[in-house]
Amino acid sequence: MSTRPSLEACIFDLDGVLVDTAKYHFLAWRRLANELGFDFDEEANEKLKGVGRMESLEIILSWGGIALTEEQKQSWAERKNGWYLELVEGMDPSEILEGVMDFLEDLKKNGIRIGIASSSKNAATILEKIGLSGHFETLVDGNGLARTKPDPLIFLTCAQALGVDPGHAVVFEDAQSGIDAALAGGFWAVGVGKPEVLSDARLVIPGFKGWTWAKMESALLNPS
Ligand code: B16
Ligand code: MG
Repeated sequence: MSTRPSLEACIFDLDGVLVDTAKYHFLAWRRLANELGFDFDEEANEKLKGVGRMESLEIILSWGGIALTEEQKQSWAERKNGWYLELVEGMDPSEILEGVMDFLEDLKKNGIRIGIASSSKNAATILEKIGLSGHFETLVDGNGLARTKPDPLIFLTCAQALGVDPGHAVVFEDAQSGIDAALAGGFWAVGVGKPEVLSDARLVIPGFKGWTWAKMESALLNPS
């Protein structure tokens, strides 16, 4: 009997993995910081990826050394979301990252279950804009979730909805907080981005171009 683990599902982060909304989140948060009188760069922005809206705001305020009341925080978070929604307003299917559609099709052909786990409360809106609503068996987003990444809850909820154990599911993430969450939940973790900013993932890929499920499964199960 083979002891080879079987991989049955793929769970995708949205922002920065299927579509490059990470750049729009950065622009909107940077505008907020600038309006509060300070600035931050893309390197610092890595710490915000995958992190929920209010947690992100807390991190940014700490960088600026700014204390706000709860009411003021809510108001700034709403302003940031308004700017973000303006930035994503014109998005269409052409913004789906290269190789994503072919990879998703290949997963379906191979009977692999697919879900989305995004910290964003705007995930359904983005999926609609890029024409991917209905492509996934389940969507778990930041609405109504008690804890976001790096807590594993979001991935565990998604895996449960798919009916798959974490040890048989692969998580694709562009954020260190997401890799940490996946590993804490017992998932296989694939980083999408640069190896120098993503630690501990089983594999880091620059994007999905050229990847088939057979190639991915082999790279995960037989690392060189
Ligand atoms: P929202 P993901 C995350 O989405 C983003 O990476 C992160 O930058 C953002 O702060 C978070 O969603 C919340 O987004 O303000 O739209 O609810 O990467 O988990 O798909
Ligand atoms: Mg992301």
